[in-house]
Amino acid sequence: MRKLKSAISILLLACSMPVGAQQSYMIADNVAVFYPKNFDAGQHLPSPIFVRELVPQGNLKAGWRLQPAYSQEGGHSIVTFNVGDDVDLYGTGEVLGDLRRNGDHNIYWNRDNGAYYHNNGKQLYQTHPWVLGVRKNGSAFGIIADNTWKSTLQTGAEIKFDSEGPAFRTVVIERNSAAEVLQELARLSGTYDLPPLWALGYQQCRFSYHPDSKVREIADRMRAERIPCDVIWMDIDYMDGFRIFTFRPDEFPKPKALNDYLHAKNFKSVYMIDPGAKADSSYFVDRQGTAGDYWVKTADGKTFEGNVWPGKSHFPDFTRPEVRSWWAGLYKDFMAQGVDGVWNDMNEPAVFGGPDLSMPEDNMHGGGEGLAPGTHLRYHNQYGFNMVKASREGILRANPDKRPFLLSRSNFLGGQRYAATWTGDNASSFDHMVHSIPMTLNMGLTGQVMNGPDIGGFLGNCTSELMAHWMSIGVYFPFVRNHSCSGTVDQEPWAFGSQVENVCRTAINRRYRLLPYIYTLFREAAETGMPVMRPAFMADDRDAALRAEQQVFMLGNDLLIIPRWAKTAALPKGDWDVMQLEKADDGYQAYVALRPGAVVPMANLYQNTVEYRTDSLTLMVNPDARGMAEGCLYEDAGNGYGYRQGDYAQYRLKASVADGRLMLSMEKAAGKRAAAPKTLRVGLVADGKVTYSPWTKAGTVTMRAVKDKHPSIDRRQLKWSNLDLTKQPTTLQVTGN
Ligand code: NBV
Repeated sequence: MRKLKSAISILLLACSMPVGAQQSYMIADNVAVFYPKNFDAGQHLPSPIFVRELVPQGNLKAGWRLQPAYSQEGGHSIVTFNVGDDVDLYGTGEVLGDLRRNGDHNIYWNRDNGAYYHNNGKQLYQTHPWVLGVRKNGSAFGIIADNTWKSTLQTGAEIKFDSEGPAFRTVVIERNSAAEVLQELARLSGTYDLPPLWALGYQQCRFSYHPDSKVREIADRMRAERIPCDVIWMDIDYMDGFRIFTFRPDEFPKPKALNDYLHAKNFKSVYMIDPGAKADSSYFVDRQGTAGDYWVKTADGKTFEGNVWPGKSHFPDFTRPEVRSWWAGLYKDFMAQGVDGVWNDMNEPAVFGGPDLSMPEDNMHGGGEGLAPGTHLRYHNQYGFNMVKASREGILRANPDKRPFLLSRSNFLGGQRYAATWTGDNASSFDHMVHSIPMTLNMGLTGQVMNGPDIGGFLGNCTSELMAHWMSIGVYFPFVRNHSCSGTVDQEPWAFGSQVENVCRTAINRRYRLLPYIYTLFREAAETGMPVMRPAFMADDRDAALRAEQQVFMLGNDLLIIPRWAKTAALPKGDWDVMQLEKADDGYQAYVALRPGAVVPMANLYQNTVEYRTDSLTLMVNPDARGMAEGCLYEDAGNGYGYRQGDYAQYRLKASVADGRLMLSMEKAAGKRAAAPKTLRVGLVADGKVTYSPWTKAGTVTMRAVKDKHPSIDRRQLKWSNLDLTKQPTTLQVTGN
């Protein structure tokens, strides 16, 4: 028996081999990279994550805190970091779960996962091998596993990345705060470029609006009902037999005319393009792809065929530069139909009936530009990433003077450089509405700032109550799109009767009025990587009570969004004051509180971003204890790249209270764009009320200040809705997949 035991322990030792880090360097101030002894660059580089290859700047700093332990176990490559118990963990990419990611896990194998049913939502559409840790004193670290191979992540006192591929390098960032770590992540892996202004408006989608008369009807109704809206989306049913880059002749015979119609009413159009091309020798995409030998191959070198919407299909091998270039070229004629934006779906890639709803792990990809040929096991998680890299290039080639808008279901860490994202096929349930907050927050804490859920939920039937609540918070997310699955009830704002329609209109109006502030946040995100939607703890890094708060969230640095159902929410300390934006309290609108010391610019109400102007602004002010407040406003043409040559204006907004008077000034701080004359008024926020100054044409506004400001948000004065989230029935029925 004893012999057997020692034999087992020898065997275990042989299976679990500590490997150790062979080399470690500093690559920036307080950023280190660690290479395992058996690192094989050909199996990992060039990395999709980093903007440029990492360059050693010197030896690892003496006393460096977080060091990886490398080992090999049963053919897996493992890295662990001992981060201890008193750290709050965030990020980790797209996963269903709480904001605090301690004690959780991710399965990094991108997957079509309707209603997040499979693996309890721990395996979704994207892979972001990244952990953000925040210590009790507010100092923070970030860990990147530079690995695309199939893997898992476990988070706890020990952080463990376990990969089915060869040993990989890791990068550790040490900083004084979570915000600083995110900014360093952005320096290394890039930011989400400034989108066209229209992409920040309200967007209406459905699987699918067809025929084209239905699209017109939806657009017309938006205008008739005076619900501000910028985009109507075309899901797969516009295609001819689901052939990508085609329009079905019976229902969309004149796509250019349809898009012209939408444009004339100040809408933009976004159309879906999936990766799978119908295997059909009479179809130009398939013919070209086959002639160029552009498809993913099976292990024995044949063209891989998988079933998706069009039936048997071929899949472009996006690891190959020549395939990306060909794919990019396909967008030229397509965009020439007046298409404004593109939606890449099913790019995990999803394959009906395939292993884990995808293609076999031993399928082969060709690589190129330094990327070695390799199996799908290596390139699967990068499939969507390489697809959007090619798509973005194509959209840009077609319209070089416009900012591309591209939405992708699948992606990889670093993919924020190419596409925005949404959280895939959620369900029309209160649970998924509530979880959309921590999901979107963690995506922002992973560098994916342009992100949001399908408002109202995709699978199952939305209810009036759910729509009213969801829209009332959804308008404060970075990406605001209402979307639902075929076969479910209608989900447009008017679909649930006039009461819900009014709730939706009020919420969307608020979004449009906040656009000057939101656009300024997107500019900040593009420059620094700071998320647009932020967790409440970022209001105060040292307040332990906020670390797990996932109902209340921040929009930028200055607004706190408090859903009506957030009964047990932790609120940041200080004189955050609720702005009463609309007179009527419909019982659904989120409370929007302004940070003490903040000035937030708001526009007048417009129905879309074509009409939108910032020549008259309301500046919401909440003076701090010293009577001071500050804010920022960024403006440019709203599209195009003139801003890169300085065609923008950035203003500093400053308020101060003295001798019972509030004085506010607006000064140009940067940019070559001439400071346009503006009509201004101040909205002084105090006691949950807003007192407005008269409109004035000057760059300086003065008004009588309210003296007795309420000390802080009084929770007793907030009226919570009586929604019992635990008891809400869900009409959703999902079967396992
Ligand atoms: O293209 C149809 C749908 C789309 O509406 C949805 O947003 C995607 O996530 N798509 C998935 C295909 C499968 C839907 C069941």
